[in-house]
Amino acid sequence: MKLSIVSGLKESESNQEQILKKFASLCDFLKPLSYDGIELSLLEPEKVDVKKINEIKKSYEMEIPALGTGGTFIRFGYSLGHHEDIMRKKAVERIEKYIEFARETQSKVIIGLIRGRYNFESSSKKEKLNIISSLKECCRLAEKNDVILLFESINQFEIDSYNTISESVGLLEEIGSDHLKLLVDSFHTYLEEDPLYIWEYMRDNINYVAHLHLADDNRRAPGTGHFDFRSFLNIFKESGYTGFASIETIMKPSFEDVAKEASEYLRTIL
Ligand code: LER
Ligand code: MN
Repeated sequence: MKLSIVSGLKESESNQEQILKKFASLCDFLKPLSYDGIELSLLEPEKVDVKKINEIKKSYEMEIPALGTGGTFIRFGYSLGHHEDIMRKKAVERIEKYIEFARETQSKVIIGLIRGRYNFESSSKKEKLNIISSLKECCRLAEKNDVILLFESINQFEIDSYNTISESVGLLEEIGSDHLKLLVDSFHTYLEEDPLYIWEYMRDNINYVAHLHLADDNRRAPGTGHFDFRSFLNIFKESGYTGFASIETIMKPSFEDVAKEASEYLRTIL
């Protein structure tokens, strides 16, 4: 299993030179800590010189396993489940930009917080229907560009639907695209799943899983809380999963500390 960590590039507020410098310094710092990749959480991927990013990535033998898209909802308010057509259209247009970037960097594109949250003008049922129709459009774009989309189950305190892995698997079956896979996040698993059944359920549905997020139950570096990473990661290891596990935590006391601590702890398990 390969290890990565989430970071942004501040592309919305930086010039090209600063963006590339930031990416190179991330590679420079993470490579000696035995990271295999950096998951990029971007807001405007079209502002990043993807050719130059690829050159830096190649020179460090690093990968960009996935692109985070949640900023689209948090900063712009566009979402796949929005009750207004125009806002859903904008969200799909943004996903297209991520897909184009991902096609060049051999990354996958995350469908997480970009699903949005519904307000009083909508309902859970309407939101789900909107998510399904937007997601079908995203899948068409993903298939055209041969990029994998990663659907992430997210806990109920952050998002209103598809909070559990089984709900998400149901959606994947309904959509039926071989370009739509599952992202399992240990933190959301801890909050949402029944520990009596989840390990076996995950083992049975392992073929859907194409990416992992790792955070402990306190959402800090793995090893600092009580989540059973050994059982969790062993399911994937024993099933021959060779994809990425990506550290996605509160970066406290600092990104550097989390990166060091997480890598040290996880290398004893991975
Ligand atoms: C949000 O809680 C999360 O886990 C992110 O990966 C969503 O994109
Ligand atoms: Mn996550």
